[in-house]
Amino acid sequence: MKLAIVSDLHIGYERFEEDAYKQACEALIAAAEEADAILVPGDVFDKRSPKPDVIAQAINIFRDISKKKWRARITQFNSSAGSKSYTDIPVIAIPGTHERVAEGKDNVLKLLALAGLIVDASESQVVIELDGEKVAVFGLGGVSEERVREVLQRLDPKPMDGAFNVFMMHQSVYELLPFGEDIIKYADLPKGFDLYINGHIHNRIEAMVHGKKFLIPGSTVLTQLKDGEQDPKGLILFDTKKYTHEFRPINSRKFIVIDIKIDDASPKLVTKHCEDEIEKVIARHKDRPIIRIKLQGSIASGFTSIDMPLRSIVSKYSQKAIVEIDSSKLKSANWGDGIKGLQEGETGGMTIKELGMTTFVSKLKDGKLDSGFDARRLFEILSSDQNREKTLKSALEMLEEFGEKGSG
Ligand SMILES: [Mn+2]
Repeated sequence: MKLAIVSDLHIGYERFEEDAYKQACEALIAAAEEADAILVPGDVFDKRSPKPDVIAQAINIFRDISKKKWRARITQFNSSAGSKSYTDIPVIAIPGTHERVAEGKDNVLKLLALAGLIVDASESQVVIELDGEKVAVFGLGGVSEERVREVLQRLDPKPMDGAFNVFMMHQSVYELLPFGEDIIKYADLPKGFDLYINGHIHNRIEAMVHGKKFLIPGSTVLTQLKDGEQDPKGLILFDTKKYTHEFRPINSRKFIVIDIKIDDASPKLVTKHCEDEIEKVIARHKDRPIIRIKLQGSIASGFTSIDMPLRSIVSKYSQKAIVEIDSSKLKSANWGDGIKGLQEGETGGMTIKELGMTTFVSKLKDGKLDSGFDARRLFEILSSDQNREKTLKSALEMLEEFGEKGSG
């Protein structure tokens, strides 16, 4: 039997809602065309309570693929959660972390199951049959990390004799995300299954667990913008008879991370480096890629990170790319040198107070507060020796006075 594994569709993801919908459509349609059954290990939706038009998007997609002449059919459904299946069409899903609700409540994925568009395999074993071949899928819906061991112990998932057995979950795995004691390890997964599939992690992973394949297709849409998400998006097609799998890419928005190291960075230099790199990317990718630039290095003396024209670079290319610039690793020029300079009187002949005033006045001008506003007087008030309350009172009085003049 050919199984398509499609995960983390995040339908309704606000930042890229159109991408989420288009890419979910493409992945699920390709899955329906190329496989006998579809397995979705969680996060069909991006939110536990999606808006009606987002639920409508999902219904549209799953209704369309349910119309295919499916030859494989669901012939058994054994649930420890007391749930039922409402269709024999082999489109099987589990809820992920994004759909999780309080115990005993119905999650949004359950609505698709109640409508007969998918089968919710949470805590259940679903058997698919085609030409005498049986595939049994055991589903573990996304469980919080603290509870996962206890739930696995209680359910004690067992493979079915005479079937190809798949274990499907939506969890972190310690070997991939070592962020806590609770996170399960490969060794904690139940033994005896022929294939392990997982969602939750948004980049593609292919590993071995208990001597069998462990596959994560990754999400169909970019959400986390981590470096690992630069790989192409798509689905995995798995052949149970040959025990082979292949990755089937979909058209998805490109995501490119660029590291730029600049020493002695001035606003001009930062602009040049960023723009050169952006130009190179948009020459290759015409469909508005996401470009994340990570700046590293030191800022030229006389400037601070606030002086870097990041926003104007982002907006200059907004039609051609979605640019994000991370300047947190761009450090101000050596403070020691600066202080040494001040000690040696390198302030262009100005006193420290005068230097502070000049900076203050020029910043206010940048903030368009120059017309008629006496910035020097405000600086005098703020730097006076009065106590804090008096200083604030005088400053506010001055600003109010200016406000009345301005609005009059
Ligand atoms: Mn996800």
